[in-house]
Amino acid sequence: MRIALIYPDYYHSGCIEGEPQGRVHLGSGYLSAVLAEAGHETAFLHLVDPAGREGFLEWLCSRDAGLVAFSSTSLMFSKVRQMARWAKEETGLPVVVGGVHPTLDPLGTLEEESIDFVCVGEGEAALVELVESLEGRGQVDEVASLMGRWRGRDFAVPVRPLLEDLDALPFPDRSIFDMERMAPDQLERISVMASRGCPYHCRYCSNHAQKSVYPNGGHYVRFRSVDNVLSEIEELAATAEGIDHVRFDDDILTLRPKWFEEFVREYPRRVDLPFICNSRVDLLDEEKIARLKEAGCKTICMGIESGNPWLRGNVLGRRMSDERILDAFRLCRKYGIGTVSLNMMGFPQEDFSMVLDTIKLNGRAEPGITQITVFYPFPGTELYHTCREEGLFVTDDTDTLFTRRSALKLGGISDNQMELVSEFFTPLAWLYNQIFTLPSSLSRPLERSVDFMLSSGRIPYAWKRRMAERLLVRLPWEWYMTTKY
Ligand code: B12
Ligand code: SF4
Repeated sequence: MRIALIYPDYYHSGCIEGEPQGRVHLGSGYLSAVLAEAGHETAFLHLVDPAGREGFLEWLCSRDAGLVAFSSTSLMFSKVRQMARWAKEETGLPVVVGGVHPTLDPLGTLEEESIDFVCVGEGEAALVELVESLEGRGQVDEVASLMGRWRGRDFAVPVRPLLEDLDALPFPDRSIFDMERMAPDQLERISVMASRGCPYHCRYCSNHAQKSVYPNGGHYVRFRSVDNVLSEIEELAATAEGIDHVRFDDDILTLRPKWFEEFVREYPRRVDLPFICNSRVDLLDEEKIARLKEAGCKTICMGIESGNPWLRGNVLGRRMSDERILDAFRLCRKYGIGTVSLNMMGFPQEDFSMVLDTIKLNGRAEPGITQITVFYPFPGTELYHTCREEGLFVTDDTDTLFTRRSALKLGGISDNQMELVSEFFTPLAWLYNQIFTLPSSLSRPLERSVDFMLSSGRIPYAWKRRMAERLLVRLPWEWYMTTKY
């Protein structure tokens, strides 16, 4: 059977101007690879722009597919729902949705009547079994990890255990990606995942919720063997052109000491490309950073998330001190590794002084690149339940993340403040950084003046914006953006 696999990969409802922004999605690559192994074909629709009804159906109807399969994160779901309706109305084909969103909210996903099935959790084996059952080689309503409606009856089959040996999977099928629709950085990198899962329990992150759906959730964190990972990279490096680095998409590459030791020893022996990875500040010490550098690491992305220790520990569930954060960034600088800091604002119980703490901690940490997004509570996470219980949602519109408006009723931060900080986060961090280098007799009053200008409700917003536009953007803060990631 041919499976129409659809992946919406754009950031908001409106078109993005300029260069295409597609990115390699390894989840789709893995699904396509196991389908091919089982003798099926995949027609892949990688949507890098919003789809119109006509164009979408033209694509679908010309593919002669027997199953329409969508992949969806929470932010994508409103788009998936719309396309599922179009597909059902026009073709009547069975529709399945998998990915993080249906995993965490299967019943909410199935409220959309044009969706016949959801796959809860990892989908390689479930999708192949679903296809075989639709071909008459099994019972659809007995496929483990599947929920939905079949022949007029609702069904829910318990989630199958996690695959413990990731080496048993084929390498992701990258032939499905059209490189002409990719963001420029994608053409220069090999994206790869050496592991699945993360053992931490940050209350805004989907990991703790994803782990809880499996009967063997104790095995949620799994690593491929170093040899298996490096073989994939070697194979890709030998064939692809124009590649100048490897990007590990793992939540935390540096998690397991024994695996890490073998990796940093073997990587430079077998791969002649620098790499970028994600880590946590409390999993990096000087020795590890030195070993990463020797192995070819050029950039590490780390979450600061909030610069307020109370909020970070109690609301976000990230118990790490400011000192630990500063140390990790300092050590990366010492060893010449670029850094990216990931931040959010707009959490329940956060007020504007805490947002200022985040800007200031970034100023002290001096990351090569800073990123900030407005917090959106994803279904299934602890913070989502807190927000629901406390009646904080003012909209279910997920695009708020990209419009820089919060989906929550926040007492302590106004929409204007959120917009200003989203737009000027990096120059503001730079400004505080410069202030902190001055003697304390000067830096204290200057810091308080900037705090006041940003926080005060007495200064009109239009005036603050003008100041930021005229002054901040003229300051030489671009040195900040020195990292490539
Ligand atoms: C790479 C990545 C990105 C890349 C995007 C690359 C791309 N083209 O998608 C970038 C950096 C751009 C990105 C951005 C963002 N990301 Co991101 N990202 C990831 C990451 C690290 C890897 C995705 C991946 O390939 N996973 C590996 C595969 C194997 O897993 P999978 O995709 O879940 O697929 C498996 C199953 O879900 C299932 N499945 C999936 N699809 C289907 C379809 C069918 C039919 C079936 C049967 C099964 C099935 O089977 C697959 C194989 O087992 C994940 C975290 C993670 N570890 O997964 C976060 C993750 C997806 N991102 C997340 C977030 C929050 C974001 C941002 C909002 C961050 C921000 N604040 O800006 C943005 C917005 C993205 C968006 N448009 O929605 C969250 C999503 C949470 C949620 N509930 O939706 C995740 C889960 C991180 C987390 N732990 O919370 N991201
Ligand atoms: S450390 Fe990162 S990936 Fe792990 S639970 Fe926390 S936010 Fe999620």
